[in-house]
Amino acid sequence: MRMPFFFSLFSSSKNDGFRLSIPFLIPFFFFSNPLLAKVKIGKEKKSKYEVLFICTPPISVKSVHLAGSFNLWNKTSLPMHSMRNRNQWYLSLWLKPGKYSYKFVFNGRVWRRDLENPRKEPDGFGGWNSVVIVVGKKTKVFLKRGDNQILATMIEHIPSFPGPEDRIVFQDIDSSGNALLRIQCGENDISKIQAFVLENRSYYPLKILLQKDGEEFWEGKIPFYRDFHYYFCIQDGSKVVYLSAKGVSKRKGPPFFFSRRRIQSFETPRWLWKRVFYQIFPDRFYNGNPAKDPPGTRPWGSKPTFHTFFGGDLEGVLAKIDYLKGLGINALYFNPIFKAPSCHKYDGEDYFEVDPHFGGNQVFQKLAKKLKEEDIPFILDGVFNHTGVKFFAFQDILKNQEKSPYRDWYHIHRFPVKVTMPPPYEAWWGFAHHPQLNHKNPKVKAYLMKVARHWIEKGASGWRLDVPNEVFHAFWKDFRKQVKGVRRNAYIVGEIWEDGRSWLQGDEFDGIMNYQWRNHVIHFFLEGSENASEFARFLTYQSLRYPQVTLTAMMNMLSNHDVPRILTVGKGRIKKVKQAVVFLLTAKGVPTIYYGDEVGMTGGKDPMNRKCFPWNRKKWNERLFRFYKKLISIRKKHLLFALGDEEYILLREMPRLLIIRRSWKGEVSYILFNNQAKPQKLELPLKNWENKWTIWMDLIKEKKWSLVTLENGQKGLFLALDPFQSMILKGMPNRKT
Ligand SMILES: [Ca+2]
Ligand SMILES: [Ca+2]
Repeated sequence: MRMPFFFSLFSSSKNDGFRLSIPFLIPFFFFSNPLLAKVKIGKEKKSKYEVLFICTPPISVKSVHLAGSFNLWNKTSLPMHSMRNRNQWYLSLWLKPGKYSYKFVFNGRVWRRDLENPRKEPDGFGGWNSVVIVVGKKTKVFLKRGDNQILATMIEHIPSFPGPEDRIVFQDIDSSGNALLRIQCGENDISKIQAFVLENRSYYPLKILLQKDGEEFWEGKIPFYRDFHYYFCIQDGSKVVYLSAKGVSKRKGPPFFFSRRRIQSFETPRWLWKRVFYQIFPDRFYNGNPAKDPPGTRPWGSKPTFHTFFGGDLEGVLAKIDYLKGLGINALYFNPIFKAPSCHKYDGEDYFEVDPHFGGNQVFQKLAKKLKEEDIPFILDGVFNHTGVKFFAFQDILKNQEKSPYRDWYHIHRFPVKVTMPPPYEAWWGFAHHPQLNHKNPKVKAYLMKVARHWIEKGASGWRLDVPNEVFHAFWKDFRKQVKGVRRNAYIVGEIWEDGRSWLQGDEFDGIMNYQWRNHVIHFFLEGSENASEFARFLTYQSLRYPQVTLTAMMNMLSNHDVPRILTVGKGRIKKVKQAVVFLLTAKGVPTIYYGDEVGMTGGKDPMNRKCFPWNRKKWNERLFRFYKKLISIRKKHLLFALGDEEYILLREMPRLLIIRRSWKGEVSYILFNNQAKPQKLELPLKNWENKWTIWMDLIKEKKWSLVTLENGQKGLFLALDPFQSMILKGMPNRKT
């Protein structure tokens, strides 16, 4: 959670240009940077930069001063300001480009380094000073490519996987099996980086993937399929240094080690690669058995409230399997189905019983069997953070109060326990009807693990975990062992709205619900508040932040039960929404379609995003439905979209045109998005070896484009895109005529 203060101060790092390289532009990037912890470089004025220092001292600290090389270590001249109601202190200084060391001084006498800033150096007294390096857009005077100088303190490579949570992943393996090695260094400082592999005595080049906040990230793909030793050779002009296990030096030191086993021990389910998920909110999808409707069920299609029942059930899903198959769906995610009083069932009453209104355990078994026959795996929604008040343990507490043997299953503040607001116990977001379980109680843990195993044994292929950030990590580590113990390739995906790295270290989740991805999809495709370059930066950044195996296991979605539907977000602008749909179904990650989006359902926040599916076909947007169907079929036909490498091609003069080149095992596809209300013509140069395809098919319109010679003599395609048109170009195998 950040305070608005930071947003206003650092929202301005956008309008950097990008540079042309022929034939493609290498994307150059700036980001608001979580990597540099709490020291932030902000605005620039008269070649000075605003630098924000933030300190979170222990509660007992009554004053904090900043002291460093910028004020000759005077411990009283720079008092920091405390933020109201928060134990955080801040101070911003205007500093010239350069390197500064500093410490915080607590209560006028205790010197402490900045624990949230990973960059440090010995202070000469056996401790550490924190270091901040001020570089920015105008500081080419300070860092320059080709000036025969290298700022060694900015160079970083952590030879482990996935490495510290606040950093990028420095060692990894891509989906083609190449080793990935990454380096971080000062922006615009270095002209060439190579990795030297000792085993085959070969050099491999690294290239720049991303620039931001004065830092630069380089990546090398090493097609060497065993463990190996390596060091880096880093060059700027005539200056050459080596980065080895001993750090940066003029001489080669002991090499780093790349262990495949360590990285490959983190596996995510491969079956996800071929799947298009469909999310079903059971009460609203289809009513297959009106005899079991809950009391007070409202007519199908009337306006929902938070508490309305519409009678949808699992028999309804059974009845509509043909519809799902016709659409091309081959995996399902169910919102909670266990017995619970509400229509959404996030207030669990019995985790071993499917809600009788949904058909009970019997219909569940029937559905599981049918889905298995149809090869449609499904995952369930696991609400393990809290229960409902009807859950047996909570009922026992209500009945027996202090004497209840279950009193330690929850966090009770005081007796008598009643379901009132505010509740006398911990509850999810303070809602009395969602009492929070005590996961430290071994009995609670054993119970939940049993639930987790049970439904996997009964046929579920995994779990979507509700608010897992409210439960501690050790619980999820054990959860993974238990679930994967029953089914090795079970899919575990967590509801994480922010950066998910700490759950994606290999021992908790396979992926997360990719909300950040969704936000940027909306910024670029629907709102236009981000241009193609900014969007590409985000995507590149995410691929550096998360282990590669998690990228193919991210739950990508445009809508779900917790956010407004995409057509509503897009204000009904169907052409823009269609672009987002193309992106969803061609991007790495598991495409997940929220029930009804495909026929043009609308709706803002809960409960309007949970309306009844309109089975009256007259209410559908047929063209949108056919569009979804086509894109789903394209997705499933080409593994390239699930696994291929991504390269972003950005044209300076066309900031609303995004071109993504995907490549995998000799296959190539160019995906183009003309995200603007005017048509666009462009020359798309191809890589030399891609000229073997003389005809390129746009898989969406099924229109052919022929290879031509471009103005610069290179081979490529001369393309014309309509306003808001998307294209998926694929080289067609040449046939003899
Ligand atoms: Ca340099
Ligand atoms: Ca029903």
